[in-house]
Amino acid sequence: MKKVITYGTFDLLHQGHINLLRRARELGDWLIVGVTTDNFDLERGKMNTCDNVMQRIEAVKATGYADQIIIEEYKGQKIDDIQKYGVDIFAIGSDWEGRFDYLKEYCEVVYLPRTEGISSTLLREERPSVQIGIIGTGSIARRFTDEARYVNSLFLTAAYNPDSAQCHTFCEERGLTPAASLDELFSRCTAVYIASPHYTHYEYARRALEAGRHVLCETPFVLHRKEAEQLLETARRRNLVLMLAHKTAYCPAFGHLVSLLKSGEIGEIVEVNASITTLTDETSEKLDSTRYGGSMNENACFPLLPIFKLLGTQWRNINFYSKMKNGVDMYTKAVFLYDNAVASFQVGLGVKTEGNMVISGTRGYVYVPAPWWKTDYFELRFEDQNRNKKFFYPFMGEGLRYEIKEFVSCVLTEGWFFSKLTERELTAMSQVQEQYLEGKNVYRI
Ligand code: C2G
Repeated sequence: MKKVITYGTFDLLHQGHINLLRRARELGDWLIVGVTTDNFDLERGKMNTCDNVMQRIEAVKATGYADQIIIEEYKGQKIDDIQKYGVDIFAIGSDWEGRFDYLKEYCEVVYLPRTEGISSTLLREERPSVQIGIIGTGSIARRFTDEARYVNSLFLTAAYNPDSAQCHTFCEERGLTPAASLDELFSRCTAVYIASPHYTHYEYARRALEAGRHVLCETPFVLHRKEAEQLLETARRRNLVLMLAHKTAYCPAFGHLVSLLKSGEIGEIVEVNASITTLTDETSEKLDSTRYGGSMNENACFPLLPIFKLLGTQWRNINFYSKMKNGVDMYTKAVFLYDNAVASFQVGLGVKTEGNMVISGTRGYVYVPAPWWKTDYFELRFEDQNRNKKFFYPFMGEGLRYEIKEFVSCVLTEGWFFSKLTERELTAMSQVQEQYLEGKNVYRI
C-alpha cells in the first residue's frame, strides 16, 4: 500500500485545498493529512487563522479525501511522522517548491500545482472586519499600526490628535485619513484605539462609547474607580467591547502561566513579587506631575495583573513607599496584604532594578526573568531540582498583536465577556491608582 502524507493549516477550507488533497490522494492508496495546531501556527508566525484546529480538522474530514488525520504541533515532526507511519510520498503545494527537499532522505517528495486565484488570505479579506480609528499619534500608536498588520479582519482608517500638524504627519506616514474632530473620527470607524496621554483616557473612552464605538484603551485604563465603573457600565448597556490594551494579559506565556498555577502546580500561592523599571528622561511627559505622570501611573497596571489573577482583588490593605522628585514618584514599592498571602511590586522611572517576577508557593515557585511582562519563557522550580521545568512560547514582535487579535475577535463575535481581563480586575486597577493618588498609606522615602 502506497502511503502519502501532506500538511497544512486549511483555514477557511477552499477549492485550492480540496484540489491539493484530491491530487495528493491520487498519488497513492492512503492519504494522511497533518493539520497544524493553533499553537504551532502561532509559533511559525501565522496568527491570522480564523478557524480553530477542531474546525479545520472537521473541514478536512468533510472533503472525504483523508484516510487518516493527524495534528502537526512541532517543527521537525514531518521527519518523525514519515518514519512512524511508513510514508512513501510527501506531497505539498508548489508554493513550497524546494523547501521540503530535505525530506528526500526519508521518502519521495512531490510538489503539486497550486490552484491560482484562491487563498485563505483572500477569503479572510472578504469576511466582516473592524474599522479602527486611532486617538493619539505618539510612539505607542506607531507601534500599534505596525503590529496591526499581522492581524486580519481589521482596517485602520483614520487618526485624531488635537495637534493637527502631528496628526497629519502621522497619517501621511501610515496611509490614514486625518480626522479634524472626534465626531469625524467616529464617522470613519466602528472601534477606536485610545493611545493618548493618561489623563485623557476617560474622556475619550466616554465619548467613543457614547457614540457607539468599541474601545481598546491603552494602559493605564483610568485613574479613578468611579470612572472605570461608569465606562464599563456604558459598554455593558450598549453592548460594546471595552478592553484594556494590556499586552501582558494577552501574550501566550502569561496566559499559560496563570492556568498552570491555578491548577496547583506550585501549591498554594503565598507571594507574588514583580517589578518593572525604565530609566526615563526627567523632561519626559511620563514624569510630568500636571499630567498624571510618575511610576505608579505609568507602570503599576503591569504587576497588578499577575497579583489580581493569582491572588484576587480582595486585598486587606496596601502600603506604598515612594521616592519623589518634582511632584511625581520616581520609584514606588507597593505591598499588598491578603488574608493568606502577600504581594509586592516595584515600579520606577528614575530608579533601576531587576525586572523579573517570582511567584512563591507551598510546593515550589515560578521564576520569570526580565522582562517578565513580555516573556517567552519561565521556569517552575522545586526543592527537588530534578522536577524543575522550563516553558518556552512565541512572543512575536512587540507583542501588541495579541491584544489586537483578541480585541478584533471580541468585537466580531460579541464575545467581550470572554475578555482575559475581567471587569472586576479593571475596576480594581483603577481603585489602586486612586488610592495612591489620594495619598492613602503612601510613605515617602
Ligand atoms: N494550496 C493550494 N492552492 C491554494 C492554496 C493552498 O494548492 N490556492 C495548498 C498549499 O500549497 C498547501 C495546502 O494547500 O499544500 C495547505 O495550505 P495552507 O493551509 O496554507 O497551509 P501551509 O501554511 O501551506 O502549511 O506544516 C504546514 C505545511 O508546511 C504547509
